[in-house]
Amino acid sequence: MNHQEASMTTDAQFQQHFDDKIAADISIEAKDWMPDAYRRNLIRQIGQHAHSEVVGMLPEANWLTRAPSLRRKAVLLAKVQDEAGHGLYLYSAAETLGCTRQDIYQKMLAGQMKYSSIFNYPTLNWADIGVIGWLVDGAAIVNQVALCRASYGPYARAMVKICKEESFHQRQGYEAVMVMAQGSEAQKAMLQDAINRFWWPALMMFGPSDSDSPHSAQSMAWKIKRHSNDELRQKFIDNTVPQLDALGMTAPDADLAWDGASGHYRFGEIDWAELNEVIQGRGQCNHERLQAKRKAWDEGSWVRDGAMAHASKRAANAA
Ligand code: FAQ
Repeated sequence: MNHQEASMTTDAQFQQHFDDKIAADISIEAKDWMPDAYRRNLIRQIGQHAHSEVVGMLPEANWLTRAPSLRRKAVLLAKVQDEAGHGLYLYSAAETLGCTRQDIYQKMLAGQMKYSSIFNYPTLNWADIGVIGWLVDGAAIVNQVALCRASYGPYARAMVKICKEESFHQRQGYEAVMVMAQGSEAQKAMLQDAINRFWWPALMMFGPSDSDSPHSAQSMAWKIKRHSNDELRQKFIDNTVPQLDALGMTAPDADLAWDGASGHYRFGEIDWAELNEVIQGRGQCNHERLQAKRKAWDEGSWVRDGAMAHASKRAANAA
């Protein structure tokens, strides 16, 4: 057997071992052999997910100084801090795949890596904050509970911790909208307006429809994704419409109706052109969000420099 044949046999054996683990639902760990495409796909998805968490802090932080009570402010502050923590767990999970946090973060700042479309919509009133907790975190949980069983161990384990916190986020959001739904006519109108603006963008969080999703088939074969974009979107709608009814609110979708035959809610056509525009960087707040993150990066340089100087000094002392 020549050298080339030997290395091909080895690669085939590695691949077989990987395939067997995926088939048997055994986690792939950082030091395990994995196909390059699996590694690249994970860095892409986990990186995008991490960026979403940290960009997602911005629309909510916009209301920290204007929360209607000390209790609401404390809850919102805790939530925004949790999102920073989620970003850290996810950047750490991505780093186990061999990328650096700095590299993928810079790619996000340069517009070369994506973050969730939902964070490119403005938060115009206090009801938006309740609706983000209820709908946006609600959608995130539906997606992320499935990711707790992702085949890559460090990602799956990060998701378990994140889901526990997202669950608190969703509940605080629903509690906030419940209070508004039982409030004055002005509060009810404000809530309905927030639902009208966030309903469709929340459905878009699940990504393009299955027929237009280039990564889904392979990601599902690798068991990174356990359900398709459309399956998760439907699950979210089925979970959420009864909550909407309980609030006495409506969705801005004339086609939304229970379908007894399928056991699911039917819903109207999503504006895929809008999702594409937002994903391509032309949403309402894309520019503002990236500018805010670039500014924070520049203004934080003295902290990074100080931390690096401290680390170098400790290393020199230890040598
Ligand atoms: N926005 O082939 P697919 C949160 C991109 S929750 C932007 O279907 P895939 C909690 C996609 O990346 C939000 N881009 O891709 C929170 C790909 O682009 P690429 C974050 C989108 O990966 C709450 C292309 O389109 N959650 O942060 C979107 O199989 C409140 C083709 O799409 C996650 O990231 C979109 N909506 O499925 C935080 C969950 N949809 O890379 C703060 C983990 C698609 O080829 C406050 N991610 N794209 O250039 C996932 O589950 C998946 O990545 C999907 C997309 C489902 C998002």
